[in-house]
Amino acid sequence: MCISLLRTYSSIAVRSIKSTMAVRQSSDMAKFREALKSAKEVVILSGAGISAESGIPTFRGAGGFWRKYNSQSLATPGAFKSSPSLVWEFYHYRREVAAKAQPNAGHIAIAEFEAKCSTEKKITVITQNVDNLHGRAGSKNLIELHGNLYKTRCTKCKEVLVNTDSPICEALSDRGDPDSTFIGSDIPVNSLPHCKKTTCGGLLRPHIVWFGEGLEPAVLEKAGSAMSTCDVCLVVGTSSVVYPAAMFAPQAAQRGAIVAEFNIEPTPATPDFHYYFEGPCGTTLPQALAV
Ligand code: BV8
Ligand code: ZN
Repeated sequence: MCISLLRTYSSIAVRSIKSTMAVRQSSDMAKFREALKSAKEVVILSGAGISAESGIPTFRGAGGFWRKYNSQSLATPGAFKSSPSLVWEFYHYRREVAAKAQPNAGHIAIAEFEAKCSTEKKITVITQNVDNLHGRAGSKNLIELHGNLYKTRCTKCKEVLVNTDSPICEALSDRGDPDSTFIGSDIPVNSLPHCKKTTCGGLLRPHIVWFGEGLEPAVLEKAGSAMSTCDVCLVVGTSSVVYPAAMFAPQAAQRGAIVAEFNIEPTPATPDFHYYFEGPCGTTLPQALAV
């Protein structure tokens, strides 16, 4: 791992000790709005917390479990290799939950800010979320770092397709029960979603970046470029513990960009940022982004 990356990770580790000590008061919203008004390039970097008020459980909150599994343990290539049936049930459940959810006031405030200001500012939304709610809220210049629940990728020919079928295949129709006592039987692999190309027929997987997998280079490049030139960055609803996304905002702050964090509690990255607005982002974002 290159030296600068190690330096960043170690500085984050030190920070997490600092942050448990520092209690941060909410910042001056009027002052932040002044800085936002004169910004030329704005990035909004979001995590699972922005979808919490839409009823979608966050990763590290109580909702971070499905049946007896920690979500993180299912979002890995190893889990899919050992049980594609269990992992497809997990993603089928999340597709159904997200499809029934609605974008909330936080998503909508971001989309409206972009619609109203994109003639005089470059506005980019970079999300770690895969729930498609920013897209459904109307955000246009959207970078989905970790993929999307409604995209599949063929494990054989690598074709990526949008798929909003509910259920994605017949075998999953009555599956995905999140109850921790539920003991499901495995779905035979040939009943799971497969590539429709007659020359292929490979098993499909969610087009999602799992833990231990690299982000798509083109996505990383686009996100890195927006983060390297923005003059204001809003960091919304993320625990800032998942890399490489967790490095983006601290690096922007180190470069001199103005960074404002929107969360219900401080995170290991809070001490690095200029502004911290405590509260549900469905309330704080509309205040910050009203034009
Ligand atoms: C990679 C798709 C290398 C899956 C996701 C040590 C150092 C550096 C790296 C690592 C390390 N140990 C392990 C790693 C690697 C690992 C990592 O970072 N692990 C963490 C856990 C330490 N990273 C990876 O594996 C990444 N890849 O490093 O690859 C490589 C390179 C080249 C080639 C090969 C390999 C890939 C990471 C992507 C994983 N996939 N998502 C899926 O969704 O099923 S990440 C997953 O976590 C989600 O996308 C989620 O968004 C993301 C981050 O979590 P958050 O969004 O922050 O959500 P969380 O629940 O944590 O926090 C919610 C926050 O909201 C909280 O702060 C809460 O207070 C707040 N909140 C709640 N309600 C509200 C609110 N805020 C405001 N308003 C509210 N109402
Ligand atoms: Zn294929």
